[in-house]
Amino acid sequence: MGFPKSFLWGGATAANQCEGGIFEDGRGLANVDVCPSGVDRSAVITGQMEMLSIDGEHKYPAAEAIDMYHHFREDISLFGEMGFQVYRMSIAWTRIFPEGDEDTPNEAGLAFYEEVFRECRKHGIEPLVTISHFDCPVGLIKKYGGWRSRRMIEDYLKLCRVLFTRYRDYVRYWLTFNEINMILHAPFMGAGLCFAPGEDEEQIKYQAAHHELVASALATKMAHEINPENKVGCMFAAGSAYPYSCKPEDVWEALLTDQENYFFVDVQARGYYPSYAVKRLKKRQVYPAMEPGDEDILREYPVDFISFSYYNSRCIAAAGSQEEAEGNLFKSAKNPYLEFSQWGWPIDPLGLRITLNQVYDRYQKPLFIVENGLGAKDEPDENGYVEDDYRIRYLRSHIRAMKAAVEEDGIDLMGYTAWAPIDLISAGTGEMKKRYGFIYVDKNEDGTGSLRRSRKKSFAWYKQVIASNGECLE
Ligand code: BGP
Repeated sequence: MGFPKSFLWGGATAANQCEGGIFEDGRGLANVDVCPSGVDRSAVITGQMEMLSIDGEHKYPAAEAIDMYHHFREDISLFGEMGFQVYRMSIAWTRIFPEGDEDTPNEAGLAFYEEVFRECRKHGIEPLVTISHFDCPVGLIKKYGGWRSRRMIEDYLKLCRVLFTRYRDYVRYWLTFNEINMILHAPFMGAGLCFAPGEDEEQIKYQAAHHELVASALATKMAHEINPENKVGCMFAAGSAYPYSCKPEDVWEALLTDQENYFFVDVQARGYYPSYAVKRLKKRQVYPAMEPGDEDILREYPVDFISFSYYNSRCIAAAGSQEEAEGNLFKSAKNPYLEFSQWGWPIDPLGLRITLNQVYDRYQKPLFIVENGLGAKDEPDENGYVEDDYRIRYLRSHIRAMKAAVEEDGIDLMGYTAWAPIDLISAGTGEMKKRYGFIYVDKNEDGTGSLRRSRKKSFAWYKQVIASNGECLE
């Protein structure tokens, strides 16, 4: 009983939220670099306000982030100390192709990630690499409008070929796109989309999504060709939609919300557009233009496994009159049975078990939880130690739910990477004070701080969770 011996424990980060060093060693500018913190962030990440360069008025948290670009040895060694077996991280596309479409890659960028992977190896950590975690070169946005253009498939595959070839000896596990369904909610951050007034945003989003889906299938094909041992996964922002009540209209709306998110995985895992999507997208006149052969590509190269982030469940009411709750970039009705985080996100461990069951029932492929955690304000003592019992409580309850899903429901689960093992920049708000880590980073909201790393209480706790393969959760 318990977790299988092969279960992989670890943590997850994204390049733009931790690396910094955005102008170093030939790196080019990416969409995520030009997402400011503060009041304009929401308009920029949703593509309503065009921002394609760094101006003097805004603050851009990705510019330095937690400077992992210069601290990665120390950070990975701390992950090793916690006993990580896997580290999920992402590649900054513009370190490899600064504009996105050069003929040859930037050797300094390639060498950087090679060092990162070597460091992982040194500590017995298996890298799990997200090829694009909210990452799109500004060069390609200026030239082609990001993923609205089919041309992106070619540039993305060029990146993939370089990564699969260069890191053949270092990386086995790949994810094609982080939270692919986020394209519907944060289309600039998700896919480099900016909208002109009067444009049909739905149409552009589904066209861009189609390009990503084809790119994902072709990347899966390529990964297997370059190394048959490669395992490729899709990744989506999960969290089951609960009907606000048993009123059939609420149940129906909740089902529609789930379908909107499952649409992407339906294509990536089953290999074709589900009938509900074909009908509804055509009716709304947003069905994407396809090229001959696209359907074959989708059918022939489905993913090997399905990964997802889980922070909270959602609660859906037909009338839309209920009080709203925040959540991982989605808003939904406020669930009266749940507690909420300091950022207003529902806390629902059983929801993780429900989500695991629903996803597994639907696809019958191995699953991987690649993000789960609690964003909270921490108060360190003078040594940088934080008594983060609230974080331990959150993680413990979610790991228990995951354990029940494995032990009692028979879910085939490959592993769990907590978001995030080290404090970093929030994707949704750009804040530093929304902390997820087991490792505290001395950096303040105004950008000051020594960047010193220190262990929180949760550090020792998670170490013991891993050492006992999830048996010792107290
Ligand atoms: C997901 C992203 C992550 C991460 C996480 C937490 O959407 O994949 O990049 O940031 O959510 O969200 P936030 O940073 O907004 O608290």
